[in-house]
Amino acid sequence: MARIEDILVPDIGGADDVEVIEILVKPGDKVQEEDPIITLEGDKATMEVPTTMGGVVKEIKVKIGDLVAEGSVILTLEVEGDAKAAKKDTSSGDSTEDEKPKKEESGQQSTAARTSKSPDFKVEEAAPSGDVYASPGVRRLAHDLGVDLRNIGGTGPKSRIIKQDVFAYVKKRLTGEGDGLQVGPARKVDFAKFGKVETVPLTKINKATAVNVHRSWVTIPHVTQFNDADITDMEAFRQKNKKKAADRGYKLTPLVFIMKAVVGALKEVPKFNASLDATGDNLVYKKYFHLGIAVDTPNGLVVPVVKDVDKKDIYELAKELGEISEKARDNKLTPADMAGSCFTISSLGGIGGTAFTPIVNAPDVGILGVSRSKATPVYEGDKLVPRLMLPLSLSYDHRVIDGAAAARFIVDLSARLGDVKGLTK
Ligand code: CAO
Repeated sequence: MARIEDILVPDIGGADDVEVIEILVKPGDKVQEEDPIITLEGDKATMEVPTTMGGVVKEIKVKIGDLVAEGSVILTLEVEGDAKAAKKDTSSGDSTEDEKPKKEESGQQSTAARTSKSPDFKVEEAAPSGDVYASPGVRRLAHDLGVDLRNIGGTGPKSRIIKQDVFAYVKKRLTGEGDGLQVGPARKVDFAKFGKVETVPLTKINKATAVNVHRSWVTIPHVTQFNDADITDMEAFRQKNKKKAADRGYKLTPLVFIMKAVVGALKEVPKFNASLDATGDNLVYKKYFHLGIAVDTPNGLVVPVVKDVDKKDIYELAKELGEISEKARDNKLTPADMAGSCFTISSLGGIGGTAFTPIVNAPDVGILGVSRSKATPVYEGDKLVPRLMLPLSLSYDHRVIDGAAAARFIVDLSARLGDVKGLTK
């Protein structure tokens, strides 16, 4: 036979006027003994109050914001078994060790005995981690779901984070809603309605590039730093030595000098030669210098990697660059040819344009865009002299690189490009 029992606020250390900040059950809920039913907040702590017996919640007698003390009725519970039996069960007063197992087996104890017992509270300091206000139950839920409560705004009393806030946050993250990353589906347009069209499928390389650049674009906070490097002396050297390279069957272009200069700048500002690890908590500094080189091919953009650039001279690099770009254009690159870059160079100098903002080739943290050099009048003292200036665009991952480090890098790089002796020794 069922009976109705009051579940009372137990001994809470003599405190009265303790605020109910959360109600964890509703009428009709089935609860087990020790399940938390409300959360109270005192001056220094929040505590979950568990029910002292199992049953079905009939009526909640408190509401959020109520002030309660020991003995206040929290709720009524429909409990299996009659009161007489329950009373009889505990009428012998203090139970002996021998009796205990029997009580536990029967699952029934007297209301008086059970509701006045002070249960094991789950108590937590009011705001143990910074400004996050949440009950132990909410903290447990957040922990189980892997949610950082610092990212959630609380909608409970005094901006407390309640369970609904955690669920709403998880839902938002799962649907992408509200994080600014969600875009509506592309509009379907019948282009043929407006004129003649031809539909050509994207190549595998096009599709892979689309995935990679999109991921980098939305996950990396990009900044691009510009500068012009004076390459007048470098170009003079190149013109003088280009035949030497041509006789050996390859082309000496500005790119190999730029590669050497980039290695120097990477050594000067090592953060550019690093990557975030998968956790995002550590920066992995690389002690090798492998450069990704963006190559334009008929099938799309690929980025083969020239390894150990620091150990090769400009002629070796020119030869390797020629071979690897030919391999790229013949669609013969292997995954190993494209693995292991530390930093990437995208050179559009052979085509033209004044500047552009390249997208970081993750997990690199920096990429150098190179545009076409231009003879430019530059003041030397109070005299204007023609100098050959090379426009550089350095995009970087602002999570890793500060603006000052980027400025140092591009200034150092430009200085190295101006010192052809340093690049060719
Ligand atoms: N300024 C002026 N002239 C330049 C120059 C620059 N910055 N860079 C190259 N040139 C010249 C070269 O010297 C060469 O002229 P000469 O034969 O008279 O010496 C000519 O332009 C053609 O060079 P190139 O493009 O064949 O050779 P490269 O070494 O400069 O570049 C490669 C090789 C593979 C990087 C290039 O062919 C390529 O594919 N570039 C496109 C990269 C790309 O698509 N980037 C965009 C990716 S999205 O960020």
